[in-house]
Order: sequence, then structure tokens, then C-alpha cells
Amino acid sequence: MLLALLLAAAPAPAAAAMAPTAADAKAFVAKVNEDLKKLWVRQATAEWIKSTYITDDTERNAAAIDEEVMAFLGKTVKEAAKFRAVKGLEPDVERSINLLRFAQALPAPSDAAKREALATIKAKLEGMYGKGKYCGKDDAPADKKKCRDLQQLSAVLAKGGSYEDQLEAWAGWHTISRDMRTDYARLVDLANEGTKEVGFSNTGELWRAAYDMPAADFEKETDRLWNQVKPLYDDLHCYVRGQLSKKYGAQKVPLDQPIPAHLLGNMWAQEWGNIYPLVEPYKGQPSLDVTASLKKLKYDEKKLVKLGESFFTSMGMDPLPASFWERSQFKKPQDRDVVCHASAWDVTFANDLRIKMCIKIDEEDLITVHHELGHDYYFMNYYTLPVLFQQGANDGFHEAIGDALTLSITPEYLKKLGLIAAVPKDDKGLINLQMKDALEKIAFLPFGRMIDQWRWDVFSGKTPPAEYNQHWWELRAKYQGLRAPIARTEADFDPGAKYHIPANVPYMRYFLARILQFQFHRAMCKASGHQGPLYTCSIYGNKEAGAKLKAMLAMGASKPWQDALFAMTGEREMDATAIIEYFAPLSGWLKEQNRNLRCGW
Ligand code: X8Z
Ligand code: ZN
Repeated sequence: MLLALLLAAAPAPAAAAMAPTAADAKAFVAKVNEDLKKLWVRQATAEWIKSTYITDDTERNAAAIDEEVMAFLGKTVKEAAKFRAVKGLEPDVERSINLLRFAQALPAPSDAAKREALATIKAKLEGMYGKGKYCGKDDAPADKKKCRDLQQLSAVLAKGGSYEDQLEAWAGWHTISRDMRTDYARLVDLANEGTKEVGFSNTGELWRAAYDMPAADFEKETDRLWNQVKPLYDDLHCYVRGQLSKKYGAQKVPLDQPIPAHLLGNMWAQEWGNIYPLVEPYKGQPSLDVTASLKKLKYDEKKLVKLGESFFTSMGMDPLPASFWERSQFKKPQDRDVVCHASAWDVTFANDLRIKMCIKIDEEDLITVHHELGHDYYFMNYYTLPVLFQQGANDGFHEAIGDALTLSITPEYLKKLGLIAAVPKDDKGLINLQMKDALEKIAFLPFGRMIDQWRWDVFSGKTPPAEYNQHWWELRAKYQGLRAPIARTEADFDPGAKYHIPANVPYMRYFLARILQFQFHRAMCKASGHQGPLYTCSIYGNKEAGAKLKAMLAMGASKPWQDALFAMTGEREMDATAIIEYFAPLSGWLKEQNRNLRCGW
């Protein structure tokens, strides 16, 4: 009797009682989606307020909620681990559990004080960037003494004045990040500590693991893609260097050296469209200058955004909700600091779409408006999904949508809008047009590839704080063929002068997007029945292409990106042959031009 009683009271074997079931996992995921949505709405609300009004208060407020989100995710990711081995998980449940690990770019340590430190540093660094201004020395001429922000300093480079004026603007902006160095090093340590707790060796590995393939394979993918496009970049670099050397002299721009980084019309030399007049292949062709016409036709910010929206609606998408027009920030406020770096939002994860920009009326921002609306149309098409699936198929997809549409902003389209006077007719016109496009699209590729190489190396410890700046310039030289225009030391922190470093936005997405957008364009052109070379295709107004795009957007992140790519293109690999095909005429022309030059650096 006693024995029987004892047996009955004995607990069941531990493993059997504890083992979670597929149903438990499903319930867990449902609850996480519910809780996370509430937290993310609060976080996005605080972020929106902070980004449109940078003060100590809004920064502290955003950091406090960020900390809550980090605590929740840290705890939840660890809880989720116990479901990974459960047999018979529904595919959506399994995928959600997997995605959860990548829901934050910088996981925080479970130690509360360290988590608070990480949240505070994150908010502070982005604030430092947003508030960044360069004030000239007291003995500087009046126009250089006053404090200038990124927009004003960038305008100097965009205009392309003297070597010295551009150098002053470049060096000036690169002073704003010097004080970020110590905080950045601390952030790296804290994030790595949090990352280890969720099972990755460092934060760079976590970032690389988020692409539905092993992290090591993803790194190889980025190299494979880069090697596909590198020859075209090298040809462009060679030709552009030759033209810069003619303008500034071979002493300042030697023909066998990396190019000084301040002469490409852009603060980071990431896109070179502003130096088009300097490198225009053929003079006397119809003008491609859209900026002048936008100003002449009295475009304002709203009209520019309306033009962007009309591209999407032409393909069968819905108009943007009324709240978009009430809540977005189009113009830089004059009375306060804001984060001017363009972004797109769904603040309540329920079609509460917005963009936040400090729009300039020029061609660059016409393109950026389409880019941002691409994000908003992604949001619009997937906001009914559980919040963990409210993401791009991978982050490169999200960045590629608006850009893919801009590949259909053809001369014919611009002429119809009265933004150019005549459509280029012959081969010379085509080469001019391709040069203009390549300065944006091809020039960007090595920049897109190198930024996270730097961060991967920093997170892995390969590059310690004492080598931050030196390694930055090694990579700038290796990938882009650029050099710092003046001596740099480890008192400088040049990576911090690029938004995505202090804002901790992973950057490989933009490299992938530059390649994917041509792949998407090729697929949508095919769907539209386009015949002829890829560079002549426009999908403006095409409902078949629109339907294809919509179907992919609506998938969000609910399936591996390979499935989303397949639905769109019939291909399962990211592939640079579309961008190469697109630029075939320019590629041949560049080779001819560079015949007698010594390319490389
Ligand atoms: O950051 C952006 C967008 C917001 S997602 C404006 N881009 C990268 C950059 O500015 O560095 C778009 C192109 C690359
Ligand atoms: Zn973007």
C-alpha cells in the first residue's frame, strides 16, 4: 500500500512533463506576435517623435522604450530556443521562431544596467549625427564661419567648386563624428555580449545569419555578387579618374592612385551623379538635367511625392492613405533638429504610412521619394500579416522596390511630364543616359559592399578600436579605389560620418538591393511583354508587372526569400547578370575609352 501510494505521488519523468509540443509553440508564437506588436508600436511612436524633434527628452523617452523592447526580445528569444527541436512544427511557426532571433540588430545583454547603457548609447549616437554641424574657424571668411549642417556641406560637393572648397566641406563634416568613437566601441562590446547570449559568436555573424542560409555561405554570396560587377565598376572608376585628373591636375588626381574621396559630388562618394557634367560622354546631346526643370515647373515637396505615388498607382496599387499626407514630414523644420536622413514608416503596423525626409527639389530626391514609397508600398501590402512577417523577404528586397520602379523613369516618361525637352535619339544619347545611371547605380556597389565588411571586422574583433579609422580607409581603397583627401589619424572616426553607422542600420541590404532591383526590373519587364534590350523597358502603367510585384510584396517575410524571388522572377538566386545586361552599351564604350589608360590603383 505504502509503495503504491509512493509510486502514485512520484512525479512523472521530467522530460515528458516538460517537453513542449507543436501546439505550445504555436500558442507561444501567437502571443509573441501580439505582445511584440504592442511594443513595436510604442517604440516606433517614440522613434518618430524623436526623429522629428531631437531633444534630450525625446531621446531619453525613446531609449526607455527601446530598453523595454530589448528586454522583451532577449527573454523571448531565449524562451523560443526550447521550441526549436520540437517535431511537427507548422512551417509558419517554425519560421517565426527562426525570425525572432533576427528581430533586433543589436541584442542587449540580460544585465539590466548594461541594457540601459546600450539603449542610451544607441539614442545618443543617432542624435549626435542628426544634430551634426560644422562651424568654421573664427578667422574663416564669413560664408564659412557660420555653422553648416550636412545638407549645406553636401551642397558644396554637389556643386563641385574648387578642390579646396570641397575639401573644406568634406573635412568639416568629418569632424562631427570624432566624439562618437568611445561610445561606438562600448556599443560594439555591449551588443556582442547580448549576441553571444542568443547563440551567435558576434553581432556581425548574427547579421549575416539573417538570410535563410548559413552565415558563412551568405558572406560568399556577397563576394560572388561583388565579383560579378567589379569589372564594370573598375572600368567606370578608370574613366572617371581620367576626367577628374583633367579637371584638377595629375598631381591632385594621379592616374594610378585611388581618387581623393571628396571629388565625386557626394559626401561619402557613394553615388556620383552630381559629377555628370564633368564626365558627360558626348556634348551637344539633349539635356538630361531634371533638376532645372523641376524648379522651373515649380515642383514643391508634395507635388514631388504625388508624382512618386502616381507611379505606383499606374501599376494598379492603391493610393496612399489620407493619413500619409497629414502625418509625413516632407520639409526640414526650421526651428529644431530632426533626423534628415530619409526613411519610411508604418508607425502602428497597420497601414499608418509615412515618410520622413528633408526634401530638396532636385533629381536626387525625386529618386529618393520613389525609394521611400517603395518601402511604404511594401508595408501597405503586408500589414495584415502577423508582425514577425511584416518585413521584406530579406532586407535587400525592401530596399529594392522603389528603386526597381525608378528604372522605368525613362526619357520618354520624363518628356511626357515636361521634365526634359527631348528624348535622346541615337547611340550618343544612349551612352550619355547610361553614364548618368551608372554614376548612381554602379558607383554605389563597392560602397554598399564595404560598409558592413568594416562592421563585420569590428564586431568580430579583427579590427580593434585603435584601428577603426585605418581599417575604414583600407576598405575604402580596396573596394572603391578611394583615399582620404587629407591625413587621417585615430582621433578621427570617419565611419561615424555616415548615418547608418551611428544609427546602427545594417548596410549590406543596399548592396543586395542595387543588384536585386535590376533582377526585379527584368522580371517585371518580362511580365509586361517587353521586347528588346532591357535598358529600353518601362513598366510604367503596366498592370501585369504590378500584379507580380504586389504578389511578392504581400508575402512579406512569411517565406524564405528564395521563394519570394522565385515567385517574382522564376529564379532562386540573387544574380547580377541583369544589371550587367542593362549596362552592356556603356560597358563596351568604357572599354574603348580606357584603351590607353592604366586602370586600377
Ligand atoms: O539610407 C538610404 C535610404 C533610406 S533606407 C534613404 N539609402 C542608402 C544611403 O542613403 O546610404 C538609399 C541608398 C543607400
Ligand atoms: Zn530604404
